[in-house]
Amino acid sequence: MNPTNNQHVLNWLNEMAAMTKPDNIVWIDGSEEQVAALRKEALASGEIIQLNQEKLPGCYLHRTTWDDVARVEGRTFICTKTKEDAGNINNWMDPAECRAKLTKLYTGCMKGRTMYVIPYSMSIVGSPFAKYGIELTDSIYVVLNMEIMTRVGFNVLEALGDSSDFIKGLHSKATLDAENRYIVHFPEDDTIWSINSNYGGNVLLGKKCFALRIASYLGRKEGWMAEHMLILGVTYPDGTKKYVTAAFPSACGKTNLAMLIPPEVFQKQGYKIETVGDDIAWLRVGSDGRLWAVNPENGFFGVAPGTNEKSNPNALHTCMKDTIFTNVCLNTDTNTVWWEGLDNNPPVHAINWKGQPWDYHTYDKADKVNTSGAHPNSRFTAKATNCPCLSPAFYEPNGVPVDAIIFGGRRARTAPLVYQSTSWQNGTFVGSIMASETTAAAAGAVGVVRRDPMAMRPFVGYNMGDYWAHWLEMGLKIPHPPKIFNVNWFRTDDEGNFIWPGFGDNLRVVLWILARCAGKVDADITPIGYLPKAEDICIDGLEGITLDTVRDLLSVDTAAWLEDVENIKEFYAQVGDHVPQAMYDELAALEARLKAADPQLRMPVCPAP
Ligand code: OXD
Ligand code: MN
Repeated sequence: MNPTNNQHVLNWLNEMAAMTKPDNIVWIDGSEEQVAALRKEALASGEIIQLNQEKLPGCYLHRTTWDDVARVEGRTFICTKTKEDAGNINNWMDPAECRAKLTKLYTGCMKGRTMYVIPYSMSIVGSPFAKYGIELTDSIYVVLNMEIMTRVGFNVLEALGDSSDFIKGLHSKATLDAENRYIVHFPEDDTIWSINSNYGGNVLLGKKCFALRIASYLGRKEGWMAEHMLILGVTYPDGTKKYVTAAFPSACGKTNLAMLIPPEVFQKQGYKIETVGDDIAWLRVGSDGRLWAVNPENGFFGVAPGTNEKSNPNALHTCMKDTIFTNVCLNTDTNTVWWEGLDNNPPVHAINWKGQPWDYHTYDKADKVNTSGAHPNSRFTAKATNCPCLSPAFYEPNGVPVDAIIFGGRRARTAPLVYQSTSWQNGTFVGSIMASETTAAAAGAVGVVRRDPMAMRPFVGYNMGDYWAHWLEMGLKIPHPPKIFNVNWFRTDDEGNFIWPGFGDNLRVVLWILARCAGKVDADITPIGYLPKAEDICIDGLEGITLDTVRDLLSVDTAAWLEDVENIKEFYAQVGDHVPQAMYDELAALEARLKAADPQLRMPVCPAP
């Protein structure tokens, strides 16, 4: 019997079942008994492997096929009626054409299989932020992951009632054919179709597909924002709590910042860090005129390699129970997991992410994918509730008020350790020019710059220029907007070594940011925005970093910035004619200020905020 009478749900389900032709249809009720039964089935079929239940209680390992290990941006489409609405940065397909093409692939693809119907909520069910979705899938792995990453259960159907306001997600592993892999979004029709993949980012439809691509589209329509941001809480020694959100491109340490451990000097004073979210923030204007944020997810889908006791002990402890590991290395002596960067003791007897016997001596840094024990993009899917530093505010239906928005990227030279924008509009510009660069092997050499505005390049569900316009419009709707900053933990010296220690010490920068928000600290005005006075970044207890090092980290090389301006012009041209005029005005003003500045010095030429 169906657990709902909602005709919108049932009609759609019938239509999808008629196309995919599953043998059975099973509703997922969110109960532990049902999850346990599905786990048993997945164990029996080899879809998951049970790990050492004493050392890793409730933990399992899954391996995807070797060519299905990451999000596939090239095969991800935004299917709006017009190409212009999807913009130049997204792949676009005509919706009717796309449906016809994929219908052929979906037809009969679930024959001999079960279709699972997963009702889920992004954010707390019934809360002002909540949005509901139903994912249909033929993968138990997806069901088990969705159970961790979202709020699954029949209470979602109750909250939905008779409404048609839910996101319709269809996923099938089909044949896992990479040539026919598609992740497509129909934002005008609240629909997501994913086929021929079983890798998390492509198939856990609540995450990138719904909570970012579809939600960003809905946010524009409804006056809120869906952003690729962590949410971090700082508790001061006097008990005051402040919250910041931060957007960084992949591989810039978002989960690490979200879960940072304060340096000892700060711990002793009583500072505490709490995690509200590590990947996605939904933001709305509160009745107090401030911007409020929730993490719509219920778990973490974190990158395993590089996670260790130093880089992120909280993440490590989070995934020591109730976790699904994907594509990590299996230690066959202990039946536990291992990955590059966990410790210096690779297992002597091991099975690599491809499921083959692995000898760690064969590891070659130049060919990580083929020689590593764990795939470089191997993951843990872990419950937020198991995170030792999870904020009580994670459970707040109204979210947390945001004091600061932080953008950042990986820049060897150009961006200083931190700077503050001069207004919401200028901050939107700072977000629009966000970039990361790869460093070439040669010492100090600077690699390729990839523009990743607001870290949303792969995740905006409509035209990037319109997305910036939405940011500008939101600025007009927030009476007390957060201040906007940019950070760069990745400056290098002439030998290519990182200068700033990063990790827990990033709190020193966050505290300057919050001091700025509270109006407690002065700053220097420069062509790019407000920079800290070096002595205002606390370096107590920090070995190897002097006031001069901080000065160096804060220096602005105007020639390098002028080069960047040219690169930004090219990028804006690529985004096309939806780029708001205000962004061009900001760019022209930046260029003029840089040209007027003494190349060596910071010049007080920024407009007053
Ligand atoms: C992620 C990503 O998996 O940003 O979070 O790629
Ligand atoms: Mn992400």
